[in-house]
Amino acid sequence: MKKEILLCPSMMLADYGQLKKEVIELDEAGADIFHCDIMDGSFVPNMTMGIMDVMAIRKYTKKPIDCHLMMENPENKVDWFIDAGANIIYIHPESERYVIKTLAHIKERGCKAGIAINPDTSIETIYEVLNLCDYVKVMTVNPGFAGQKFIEFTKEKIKKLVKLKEKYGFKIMIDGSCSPEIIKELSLIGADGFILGTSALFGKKESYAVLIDNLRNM
Ligand code: S6P
Ligand code: MG
Repeated sequence: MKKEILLCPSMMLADYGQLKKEVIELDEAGADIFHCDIMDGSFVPNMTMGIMDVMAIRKYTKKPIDCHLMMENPENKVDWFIDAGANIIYIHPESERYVIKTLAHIKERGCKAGIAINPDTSIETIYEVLNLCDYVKVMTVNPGFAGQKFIEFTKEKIKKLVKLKEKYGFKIMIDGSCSPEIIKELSLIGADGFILGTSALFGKKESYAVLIDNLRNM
């Protein structure tokens, strides 16, 4: 493959009994961005990581941390995660009334701004905010859980975004069921980064270093 891709471990799948070891191992294995899934039990039917987890990860890596906010009205809460050490904040347009205002605030705070879109959210609904986005993250599963099946029709949306990314200057990230095969296929189409969960990184026999190396050399 030999294309530069961003590989981002989904930290909700790490072993929290030894989080320090996990972070250091992933860092040394070459992870690019530490992906933190923040859920409120309302926007999505689950709760996973929180502010304390982001702070703990921040202690053991200097690499970027992203917070994927799967919550209602993130507007007033983005500062909590920026203060905890996040470098990139993703919000969902489906959960935020004033999307532009919140994205602008994230950037004013010196962070990169990302928009994450559910499988059933069209690109047309986010055209107006693309100027403000450093990252556009396509959910290829319904958000809330790891280990789900890849939703095939999201590939059409990814292809449409590839045509827009140069003009607007954003990177395309893929979140949900990113297996080695999917990573290879979508990176060839033009996706820039992938969230690594159970499909490619966690719960495998090989070490993180071997798995990440393999993904870079497919
Ligand atoms: C899902 C969440 C994701 C998952 C990740 C899991 O709501 O946003 O970041 O943690 O996609 O990956 P996998 O390979 O288990 O589907
Ligand atoms: Mg996520």
